[in-house]
Order: sequence, then structure tokens, then C-alpha cells
Amino acid sequence: MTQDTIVSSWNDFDPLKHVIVGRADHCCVPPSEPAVDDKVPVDSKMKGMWGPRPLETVEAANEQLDGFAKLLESRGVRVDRPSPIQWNQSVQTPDFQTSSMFGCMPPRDVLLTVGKEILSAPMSFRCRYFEYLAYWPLMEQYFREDPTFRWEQAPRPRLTDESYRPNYGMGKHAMTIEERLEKVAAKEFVTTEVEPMFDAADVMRMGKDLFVQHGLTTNRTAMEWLQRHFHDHRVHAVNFPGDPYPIHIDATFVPLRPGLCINNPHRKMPEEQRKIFAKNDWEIVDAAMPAHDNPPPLCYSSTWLSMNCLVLDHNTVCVEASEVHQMEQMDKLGMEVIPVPLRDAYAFGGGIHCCTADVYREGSCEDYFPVQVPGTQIRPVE
Ligand code: ABU
Repeated sequence: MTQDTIVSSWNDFDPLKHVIVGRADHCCVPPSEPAVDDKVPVDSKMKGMWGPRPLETVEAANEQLDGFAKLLESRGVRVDRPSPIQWNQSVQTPDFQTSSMFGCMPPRDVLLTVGKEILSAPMSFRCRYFEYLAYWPLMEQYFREDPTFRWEQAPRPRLTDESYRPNYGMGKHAMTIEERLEKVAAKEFVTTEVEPMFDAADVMRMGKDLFVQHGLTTNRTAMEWLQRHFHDHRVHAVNFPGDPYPIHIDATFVPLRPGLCINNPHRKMPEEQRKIFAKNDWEIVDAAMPAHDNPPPLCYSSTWLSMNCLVLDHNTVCVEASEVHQMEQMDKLGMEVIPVPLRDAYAFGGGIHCCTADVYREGSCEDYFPVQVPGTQIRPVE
């Protein structure tokens, strides 16, 4: 064994040394299935559409992803890339069938790095069931090169029809935004609780504490699983009632350095859940407004990818280059801001944070929340 690789990352802000950056090759708009149907906004042009994305958009996205990878390398960060497979092929398991897969632009959705472990998440989209295969060559390499790396896989979900509420959002009429917000406030989502389902991007890592968003892509059973699996951590359930399509915490609540987070002003963390931050002297600042009124064409994500940034260390952050308001705010918050053109890649699965996954950040597992407050923890720690 050679020690070329160190796998270790406990948070999103310590100095970044090694990262995976996704690729857009062969990416598809997936066909209709319960979890996807609920994520695509009712007025989206993507409704009813599926298949490979136009080649010129793939090329434009890859150009920006390659540029981002080069930029990170120029800042001394080692960058690895996934091995895309042909996503435009049907998938069948004993429990379900779907006619195409998705892609590997957003490694953050599937790979959860906690300390020496990288875990493939049990995602609720059937089209994403085999996405971990794009990262298999890297995991295998890290396993050979770092003798302490823990290569993990959460229980593979079955994703039968029992995993989803029937006709969620599809009653006599498509759910309005107001009805959707009511369901979100009641924490009633398309997924049921028959098995753990989560996207890694719903987990905000803060040393000893993991804050997990309950939403369309992550259920309560997953949080219980995460607490049992990471038994030395404290797992907290958080939710953001202002978001009609709540998936992934990284366009909603984003840590910039120890003691400072930005929160989407349209998706405020409820007062009860903010208490733990206040008691431990964390400041929560409203994020700046996005620079754009709409996401780019054929994009699943909201305009709030504006705040989906990659922190390189406590003083340095990568922000999408057209997001002038977010860049200005980060600057005022004392960060060196690196503008990164990435908007052409948004449609392929997200922004600057989404298209990366941590392999190694310096630092160790700190306790940033020594004062625990009842209300968010899955299981109070003695
Ligand atoms: N993957 C992050 C998407 C979040 C949003 O659409 O706001």
C-alpha cells in the first residue's frame, strides 16, 4: 500500500485538499417516477420530457466543470473525476424498472464523507439507484491507497411502490404551491417511512453534529439510521417550511466558517431549531438574493443555487461568477471570493457545492455545539 491518498473530512469549511468534481457526460432527464415527479415543478417544461440532454448543453457544462477542476488544482487542491457510465439505459431490479438513469454531475448528492468514511447514500430516485457506480473506480483506488479509509454503503433501498405515498401531489388537480407549502410545514413528503432513504446533500456536517434536512429526499427513518451508524455523532433533524420543493440543505443553510452560517431568507430555519446555534454563539445571516429571476432551462434546482458555494478554508469561498449579490455579501462577511463560471452546468444537477464531494480536508472532529438544546436531536445523548 502507498499513502497517496488521505480520506478525511469532518465539515464543509476546514482547508480543502482533495475533492471530486462531477462530469455531465451522458446525463439524462429521467422518465416519470414517484420521487422525480414530485420534485419537478408543476409549470416546468421538463414535465413529460425524458431522455439524453442535448449534446451542446453537455459540452458547455463539461467545459465549466473542467474549468472549475483546473481552478481548484491551481489553488493546490487535488481533483479527481468520476467515470460516467451510459446513463441512457434502462434499469431493472426485482422491485422496480425505469427507462433511464440520471448522471454524475452532482457527487454531493450520493457521497457522504464523514471523517475517514465515504458512504454511498440510499437515494429515493429510482433513476439514481446505480449512480454510485461512477465513483466505484475512485473508491477502489482510495481503498488501496489509504489503509484507514472506510468504504461504506447505506442499506440499498428497495424503492417499491410502498416507499412512496400514492398520488402525492397529483390528486384531482396538481398541488398548488400553497398546498405544497402546507404539506411541507406538516412534514408530509412523497416518501414514506418503510425504509431509510436520504440524499447525502441533505446532511450538513459540523464536526460532532450532523444536521439533516427532512424533506422530499430524506425521511425520518434515514435519520434514525444515520444516528445508529454514526453513533458517536449527534444527529439533528431540521426542516425549512418556506421551501415548496425541499431537497438538499446546501441551497438553504450553509456554514462558511466556525460560528457563521447563511440561511436562505425564503426558507428560514424555525426558531426552535435556531436555539442550538444561538446557545453556541453561532451567527445566522440571511443569504443575499439570487442574481437571476429564473433557473436556466431544463434545470431541477431553484435560483437559490446562488448560495450553493464551496468553502476552501475559513477565509476563502468559491461562488458562481454571475451571482453578484452573493459574492458581494461573502466579501462583506470577510471571505476572499473566487468567482467560478458554472451556470451552464446547473441543469445537470446543481451548483458549485453540488458538483463536488469532499475527500480530504485538514482538521479534526471538533465539538462546535457543546451546549446541546432539546428539540432537534434524533436521540438525546447522555
Ligand atoms: N441541489 C440543491 C438544490 C436546492 C434547490 O433547488 O434550491
